[in-house]
Amino acid sequence: MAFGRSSRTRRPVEPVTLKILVAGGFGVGKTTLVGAVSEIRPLRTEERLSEAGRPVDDLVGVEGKSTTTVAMDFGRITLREDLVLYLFGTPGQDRFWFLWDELAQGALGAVVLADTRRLEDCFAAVDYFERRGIPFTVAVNLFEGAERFPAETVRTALDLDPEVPVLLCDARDRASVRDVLVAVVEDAMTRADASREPART
Ligand SMILES: Nc1nc2c(ncn2[C@@H]2O[C@H](COP(=O)(O)OP(=O)(O)O)[C@@H](O)[C@H]2O)c(=O)[nH]1
Ligand SMILES: [Mg+2]
Repeated sequence: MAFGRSSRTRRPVEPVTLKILVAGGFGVGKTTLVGAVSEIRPLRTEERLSEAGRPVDDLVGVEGKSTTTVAMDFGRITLREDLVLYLFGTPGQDRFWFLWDELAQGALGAVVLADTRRLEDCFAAVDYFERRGIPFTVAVNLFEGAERFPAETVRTALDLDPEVPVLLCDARDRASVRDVLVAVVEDAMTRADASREPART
């Protein structure tokens, strides 16, 4: 009766692929984050900041940044053998907002990267995901020299709902970014489960 079972159970698993957006203001570390974890060479379209772009791209607090992503960052990370994430970095500049609705199609959840020196830069992303009901996790990218605030202080400043996860991270660090992505997936799954729960009377 039990014969022949092992060949069935050993079949390689077809991984589930999930789409995660990476949003946040200009220069907050989106390209860095995708590059830190991606198993494929990140596809990105960087362009030197042109003179024409200068009045639009506010460079205060963005150290040594001479390129800007004009299209998007794209990367892939295998969280488990049966779970693969595709990462899409949203363009940070307002003039590329028309791409957001396309990118948001089919996304499980999002990371909103924040820099405590320019917290207001992520308001637009927070508003966007709140309005669309896309689960998001706020990840504070810890830059040297930036004052460190507890996650709860950031939550209050951004006026986030209590269920929105807020984490501190280093966008350059693979393990740190992985932790953030695991949080995004767990949060999105928890919410999906909760919404499937039958209504009680
Ligand atoms: N010190 C420090 N620098 C970072 C960190 N994350 C990104 N950077 C730098 O900040 C600049 C902007 O990052 P980038 O990923 O291009 O930002 P993006 O516009 O959101 O894609 C780059 O020069 C990065 O090397 C970080 O966690 N710490
Ligand atoms: Mg970028």
